[in-house]
Amino acid sequence: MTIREEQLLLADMDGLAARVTKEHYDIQPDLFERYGKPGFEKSRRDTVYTLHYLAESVRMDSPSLFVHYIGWLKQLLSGYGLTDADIRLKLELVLRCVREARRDEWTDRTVRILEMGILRTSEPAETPSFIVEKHRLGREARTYLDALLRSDRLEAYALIDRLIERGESVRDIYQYVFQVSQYEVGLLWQTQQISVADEHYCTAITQSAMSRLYQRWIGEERPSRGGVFVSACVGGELHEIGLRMLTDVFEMEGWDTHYLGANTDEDQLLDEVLHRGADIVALSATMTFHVHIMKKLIGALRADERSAKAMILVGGLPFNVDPSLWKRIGADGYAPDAERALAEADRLLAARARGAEREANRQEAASEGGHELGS
Ligand code: B12
Repeated sequence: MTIREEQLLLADMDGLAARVTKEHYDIQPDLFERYGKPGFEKSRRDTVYTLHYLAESVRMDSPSLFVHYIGWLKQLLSGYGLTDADIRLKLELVLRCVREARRDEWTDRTVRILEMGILRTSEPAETPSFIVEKHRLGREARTYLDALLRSDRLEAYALIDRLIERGESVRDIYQYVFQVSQYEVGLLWQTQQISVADEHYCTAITQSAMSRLYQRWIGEERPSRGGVFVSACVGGELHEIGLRMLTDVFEMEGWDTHYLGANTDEDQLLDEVLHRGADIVALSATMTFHVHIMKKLIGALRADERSAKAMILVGGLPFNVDPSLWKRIGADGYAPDAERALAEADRLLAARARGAEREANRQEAASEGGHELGS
């Protein structure tokens, strides 16, 4: 982060959150009666969380990240009996604090993004179900998720086995059954229809269902595509199933893949990129407040001339929310899912090859010119 960014009022998130929460409870003392001291503490922590989203949105100059978060928050908090007016009041208090602070380019941007977030509080927030029966494998995704929600993992495995026996590809099962049902599990958790424990159970079974499928495809003869693919979730990021699916799909397509998983630190990644001679480095972030870590990581990869030639592909929820975000963090490309990432990786390698050819021609022309001058 630059010094100017550090100067941002949001640098003292804890202090700001405590002040805003106190002012909120002073205005609405009934909140204390309704939720007591633990409620106050939870509200303060939620405010810190909101400020993290706001800060990332400001750093990345991406209002849609914050606006999307407010839509998500509305849906989450309505399950706890909090209203749009409660969220709006909290944001207005933050806005007031930001306005009181010294004005500069960052405060102007913060104000603009906060105002957009406040507008979002009065729009509808319902996310439709991710499982649509008329979509490809939609009915099967519903049956699979129902089995998970009944804690019937044997039935869930049996359903996947039946899909394989009838000729469905592992890749389609990943995308249309596992990915979709994981998104639905998230929505059910967010709207308090299932507990955290239920979400963990469903996720664990899906991970084991993916592992059960390895024996069906791993080690199969497939044409070597010659590309080396290193993939990692950036520091702090625990959502690794999407990255694992992506890596598996590249492996199925004949890439030489190296999956580093969740929460990878910068040095480990750099070592692996150099050691493997990566053509593509795939970085994943799901939590918006990890995007600046990814930006820093990309800077470090570019700064080291030994890794500078690797093409950097990024993805995950914030990139799906703001489809031009990848450009602002210095990546070479982005894709919203594993299938489309394959085409994007091909495009990047072709562009790199063309660049190398142009450079070789330029050097050749320069050396020929040099001979003429010298002769
Ligand atoms: C499982 C899960 C978890 C698990 C993850 C376990 C694991 N081993 O991965 C655990 C319990 C750890 C977890 C924790 C949290 N989670 Co969570 N989690 C989920 C859930 C339900 C499913 C994630 C998943 O498996 N998705 C399926 C995969 C296949 O999809 P995907 O990640 O999008 O990946 C695809 C594409 O995005 C793309 N892609 C992904 N990466 C890359 C990279 C490249 C290079 C490319 C090209 C493409 C690409 O390709 C992938 C395959 O097609 C999601 C719901 C959701 N909508 O995703 C919530 C969700 C992401 N979690 C959420 C939250 C809030 C949290 C916590 C903050 C909860 C808490 N209070 O602690 C923490 C944060 C942890 C952290 N620091 O990272 C929220 C985020 C909301 C928001 N606005 O940001 C979500 C959306 C749930 C919700 N609906 O509210 N979570």
